[in-house]
Amino acid sequence: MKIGIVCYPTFGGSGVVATELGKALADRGHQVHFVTYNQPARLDLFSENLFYHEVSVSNYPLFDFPPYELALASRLVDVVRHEKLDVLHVHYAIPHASAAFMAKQILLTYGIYIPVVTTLHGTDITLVGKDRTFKPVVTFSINQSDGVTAVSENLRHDTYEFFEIDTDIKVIPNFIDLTRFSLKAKDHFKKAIAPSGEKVLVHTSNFRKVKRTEDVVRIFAEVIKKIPSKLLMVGDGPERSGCEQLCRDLGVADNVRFLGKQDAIEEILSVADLFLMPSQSESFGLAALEAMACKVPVISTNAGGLPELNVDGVTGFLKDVGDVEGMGESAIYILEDEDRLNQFKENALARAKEFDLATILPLYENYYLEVIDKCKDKCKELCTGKAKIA
Ligand code: GMT
Repeated sequence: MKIGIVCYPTFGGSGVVATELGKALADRGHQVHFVTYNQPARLDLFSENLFYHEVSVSNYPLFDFPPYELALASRLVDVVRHEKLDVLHVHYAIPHASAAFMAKQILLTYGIYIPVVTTLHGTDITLVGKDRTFKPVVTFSINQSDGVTAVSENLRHDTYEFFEIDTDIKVIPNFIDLTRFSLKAKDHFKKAIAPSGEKVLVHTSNFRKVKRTEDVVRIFAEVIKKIPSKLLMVGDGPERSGCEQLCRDLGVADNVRFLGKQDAIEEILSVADLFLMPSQSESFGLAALEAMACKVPVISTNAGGLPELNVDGVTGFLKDVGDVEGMGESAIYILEDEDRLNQFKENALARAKEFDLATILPLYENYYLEVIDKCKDKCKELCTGKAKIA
């Protein structure tokens, strides 16, 4: 197949999923075309089947708000026509699904019907989508997609709850490439982080409010009272400086390191004993899955789709949002007994294996084929008489 992928080319979960999916599809022999404003962060490999088309928006002084969506729609028209794509897969509803709809309409005038698959990732529905400003566009563009997937049952449920959706939504969970995440811990790195054999706790995120990063620090402040430990804070974003201040206020700053954005997250996770994810909402929790793939148990909230990944009392623990004390107690319970910790580690890896790329990739491939098949007569129906340019 020839597949076009649109995503946010950043370190955000949706961009990571889209990029890893594209790379895996290319490995399977599909031709994959990324259409984004920057080369996706993890698109670092050369493959004869991978292509990248940049969307550039002119910043003419008249434009207080450069029209990215229009530039994207135009680029999509171009790429679909000239690369003869079979399907467009857009990740994140805003503005990708609406830009894809616009491109689809324009392509009809060229006698082309391009099937569009939209994947909902979470904040496009739970935060942005609920903003009334975007509601009509999000509703419309989901309903106009030829296929829609969500990364968890919970997100599927929320989408039906918040929007008037009259189309089927298929759940295809996030996945993990276990070969990349099964690294052996580097002794020198572990020594540098925890020189006296302290336990290592890790949090990774984009430090937005929804991640409740201050709760991470507060949980750690509870843990360190009982267990000699270190905290690694990976990523960057608006909440970071507040967290740094909180570390000083709580007197734990010497045991916390802010590492900023990191590419080789698997190397950091390979020395970790526990992962903290106290999010306000989380449609799936890809960062937690990455931790589990590195044999790291997870203390999380029970928000959103997290219970579909983290199994309470088996791969970690789940507590109510804001229950810092409960999360601290659970963390201590896991860390205070070496045998128990090892059992949780084994369980975390076993659970991560259920989301192996090899299992999830065919779900996307089969879904593309299903959607393409469903659309095959639409061109005859909609393009006839409209094609200006064959
Ligand atoms: O978590 C974020 O803030 C980034 C966001 C994104 O769209 O890039 O992540 C969302 O998509 C990920 C991949 O599907 C999910 O694993 C995350 O749970 C989800 N984040 C939220 O729902 C807050």
